[in-house]
Amino acid sequence: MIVRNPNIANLKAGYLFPEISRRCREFAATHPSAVRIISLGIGDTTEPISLHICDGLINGARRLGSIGGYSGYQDEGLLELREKISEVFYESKFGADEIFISDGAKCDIGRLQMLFGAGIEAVVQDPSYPVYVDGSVLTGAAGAWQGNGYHGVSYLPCIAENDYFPDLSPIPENSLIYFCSPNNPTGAVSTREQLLKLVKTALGKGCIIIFDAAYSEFIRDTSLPKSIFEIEGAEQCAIEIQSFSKPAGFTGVRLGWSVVPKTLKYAEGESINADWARLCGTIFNGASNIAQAGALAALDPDGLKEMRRLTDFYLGNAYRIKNALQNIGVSSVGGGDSPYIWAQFPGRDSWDVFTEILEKCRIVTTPGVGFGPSGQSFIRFSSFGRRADVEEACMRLRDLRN
Ligand code: PL4
Repeated sequence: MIVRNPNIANLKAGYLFPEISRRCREFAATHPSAVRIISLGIGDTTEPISLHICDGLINGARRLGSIGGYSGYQDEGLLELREKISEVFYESKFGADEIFISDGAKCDIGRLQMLFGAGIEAVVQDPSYPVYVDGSVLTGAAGAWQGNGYHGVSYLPCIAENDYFPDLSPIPENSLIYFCSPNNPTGAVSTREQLLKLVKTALGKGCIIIFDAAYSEFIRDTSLPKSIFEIEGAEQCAIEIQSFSKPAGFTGVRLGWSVVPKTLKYAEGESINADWARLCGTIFNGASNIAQAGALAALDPDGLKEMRRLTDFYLGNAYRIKNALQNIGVSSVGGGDSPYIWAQFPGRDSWDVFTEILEKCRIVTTPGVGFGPSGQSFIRFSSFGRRADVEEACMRLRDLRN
């Protein structure tokens, strides 16, 4: 008989988001009520894809139905889309062969973990998107659970006392640093100075940064960087992953990209870009042609306006949730340049607060500790929701005072 992969056995529990869904189903089954449960938990988009971008998808599908418009495998992505991404997001400083179209940021994280393999030490912001750590456990880069974290992972606390930007001094040499800004879950957006410190640290210690910019389109403060490649030196030490999921409503359509500069090298001088092309060419057959047609529409002037309107809408939800929390005396950060609000319940256990909000308000949230040890006593509120649901949820939050 085949034996179980020991890396899978090292995972301490189920993946956070299915676990939340499971607890909600269990709650609904044991607490029948006419009052509907509202989800401000998983960060999944709710608004329909806007007209122009939707037309892009439809036209992409229609083209596949004609001899002249038909296309098959597009392993590394449509050339036109890769060039457009470079132009719109990176002032055309990257060649098309430095941009890889993917089926989303999460999938790219998994493939990058395969690229760097088991022999690398992982560094994460604590709290952070659980895929960075769980995926590292799956590839063997991280080991067994040790009570307050996984063996081989360096957790960098991002807490109120450091304004949610970590002390970088514990970063080990030659490690892989996962860094997300705007951050999921804290909503903190790193400043130019902070990212410069991060890049300098990575260069000084021989590290590679995997910069997750999935929420960059929510940044409204123009002084804040949207890409790690706005920072000098990043082309020698960073990979950026990005996504159409949130700004275009593509969580189900699936489309993202990675930027792997040709200037990025391993210790012996070999090209990381060449290895990434080799790995993606081997285990990934490219993103959907239809999704790519939608993305091209999203990046023309009308599409960019639609993405702005959509992100404005969710930021409007965030504003309402933040106010509602403030009105009941709960302090929170985030929400201004990010779709997540990070609310503090001092001295409380995150899962207990999650249960209390579910029981008293019939609202699903995400317990902060699910994102890492420093998330204890926090709750993440997602602003992805229908406006009427968010307004109803804001009213119901008053019941937390009782
Ligand atoms: C639930 C920092 C959400 N089933 O859609 P993708 O793959 O392009 O992007 C996923 C992603 C990448 N990077 C960050 C993210 O926060 C996300 C999406 N996170 C959340 O609620 O935290 C959706 C989670 C989904 C999942 O497991 O990713």
